[in-house]
This record gives sequence, structure tokens and C-alpha cells, in this order.
Amino acid sequence: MADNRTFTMIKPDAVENGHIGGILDQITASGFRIVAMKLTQMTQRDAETFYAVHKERPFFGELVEFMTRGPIVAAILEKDNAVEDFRTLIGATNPEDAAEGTIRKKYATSIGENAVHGSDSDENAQIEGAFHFAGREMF
Ligand code: FUP
Repeated sequence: MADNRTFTMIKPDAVENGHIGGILDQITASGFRIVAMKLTQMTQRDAETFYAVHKERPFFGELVEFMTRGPIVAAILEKDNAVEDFRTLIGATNPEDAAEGTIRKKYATSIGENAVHGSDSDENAQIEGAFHFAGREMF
């Protein structure tokens, strides 16, 4: 995947609370093009693999339980400077620290249930996008 792409998930809390439309609207209004998108549900094994970097952290069990409890929207997004600009758009991990107007400020309820994921590097964007999508699902 090119360096102008990032990967996102609208997490189970935001899907449950009816925020898919509002979040996608904010993403596309901010200049991101949708390259790939699907409604899906992660298995325990998927979540443990996706978040393997956090496996020694105290919150790992809760994170896996949360991310598997319902459907998510997974998507690959394209824009110049996609990774950094998307991290700015979603705001800090903890919604209490997120800037006004950011997606997490508007839709997240806690550091654990924080509405959206955004890749933290071009390398991880590539890995995470390929985890969820086959090449023929990217447009
Ligand atoms: P981010 O890159 O902002 O998604 O944040 P991290 O990669 O640090 O964390 C990944 C996910 O782990 C967060 F989205 C939520 C969860 N997490 C917690 O539940 N508690 C913490 O203290 C930190 C992260």
C-alpha cells in the first residue's frame, strides 16, 4: 500500500451507538477517499493478532473482548499525508485528552472504548490494511 494510505476501524462501541454515518461523513468531508470498506466482526484470534504489540499490557484482555463483541467497519483511506492527518482527525487515544471537534472527542466514551482506530505509521497502515482486505477489495 502506498504511503498516502491509512487503515481505520469504526469500533464496536461506535457501531452500537449508531455513529457509522456520522463518522464516515466526517472522514470523507476531511478529504479522505475510501479505497476499501466492509462491515465485519473480528474473532478472538483476529483481535489477538491485530493487537499483538499490546499483548503484555494490562488492558490486553479487555481490548480483545471489546473489539470482538460486535461488528466493526474496517476501511482503507487515501489522502496526502494520510497517517498523520487521520491521527489528527481522530484525536488522542483518551477522549478526555482529545481536541475539540475530533472524532474521539465527539464519539468516544473512554480510553478503552474510543470509537475509532487509526494506523500509527505507513508500515502499520500497510500491514493492517492487508490484514483485513485482499488486493481485489481495494479500489
Ligand atoms: P491508538 O494508537 O490511539 O489507538 O492507541 P494505542 O495503540 O496506544 O492503543 C490501542 C488501543 O488499546 C486503544 F485504542 C484502546 C486500548 N487502550 C486501552 O484500553 N487502555 C490504555 O491505557 C491504552 C490503550
